Amino acid sequence: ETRPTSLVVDIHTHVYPPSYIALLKSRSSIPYIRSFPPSSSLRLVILPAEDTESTSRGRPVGPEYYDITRKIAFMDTHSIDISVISLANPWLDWVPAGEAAKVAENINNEINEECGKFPGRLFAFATLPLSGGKNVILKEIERLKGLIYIRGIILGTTGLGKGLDDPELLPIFQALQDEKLPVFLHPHYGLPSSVWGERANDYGHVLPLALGFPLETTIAVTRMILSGVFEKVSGLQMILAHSGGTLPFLAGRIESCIVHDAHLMTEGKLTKDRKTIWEILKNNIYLDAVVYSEIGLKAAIQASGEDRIMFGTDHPFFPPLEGETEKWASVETNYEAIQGALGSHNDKASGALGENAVRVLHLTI
Ligand code: 5CU
Repeated sequence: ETRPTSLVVDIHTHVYPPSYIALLKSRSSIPYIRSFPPSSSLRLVILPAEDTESTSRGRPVGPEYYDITRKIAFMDTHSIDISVISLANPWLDWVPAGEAAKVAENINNEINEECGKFPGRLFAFATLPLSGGKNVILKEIERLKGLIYIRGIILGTTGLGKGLDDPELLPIFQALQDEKLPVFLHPHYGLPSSVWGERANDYGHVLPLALGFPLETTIAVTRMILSGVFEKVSGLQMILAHSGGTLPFLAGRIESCIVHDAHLMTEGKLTKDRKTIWEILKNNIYLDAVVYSEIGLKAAIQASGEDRIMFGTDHPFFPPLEGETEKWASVETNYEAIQGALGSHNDKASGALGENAVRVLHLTI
């Protein structure tokens, strides 16, 4: 039995609010929702690699994706006291520029209102109108002050279209730092489909989800580090999905490649002011515990410290395949990893299970 007795906070848990579902149903290219005759059941197709003629085309989509009472029921079943909900991928990345401001305002208001239906149990990460451009984004960040349940923002890896090492993003990172809004960084695009080879369709969603997602996150953060974001916006706080992808495991290699790079040396980028990846991991980065194994979680804990780890579930993704079971194996595996890596009924486990999130995200009303 892996049931914790301490407070449990799920910081990696998604929703598609009803208005977003309506938008997806009106579309025919990814992201979209539709049925594929002869079946009449609706499928959610979001990933670039999954929009192919096969049984891996999308996933079944039901009320667990949009009905907030289903989130609460899931929390009760899995002993989760508080959830910090976020819009799931691909957020508003695809919204036409002229509509981005209004759509973001509506979605963020809607998510804030959903939290208000269960005061104290739900908080949220907001979504930015990235396609709207810098001024629209800055205006939405400013407006978020008025939404009482918002505790940060969820961000994909494309930024304004050129990745997160784009200097145009610096004023946005600065505004997020100034407003004390941590960035929950989450993957969506994976790697180019060509890397999965000719038989990719035979393997369902395994390659893009197990490898594409974590590598996308690792690459995005490494580019931020290389471009000096964490020196220029030194208080920026990032929470990385899936325990940082492969960042904790690869940090040593990344750091070694940096200090041995002749080009960086010639460009004067290896000065004493440079923050090492280890300093960034311990000062700017939090890692969720959505890694499904004690080994991965131990690497995350060693990289960032046990006071920077936060439990998550990825609900409503990864449901049991064989119909409803009371508890989801995907959730239990993450509980077991925390217990294995940090024990139970002690301060370290309590931190990872919930207290770190309460402290960092100010989860009180
Ligand atoms: O199963 C999936 O495709 C996903 C996804 O798209 N996003 C996510 O957060 N987890 C799983």
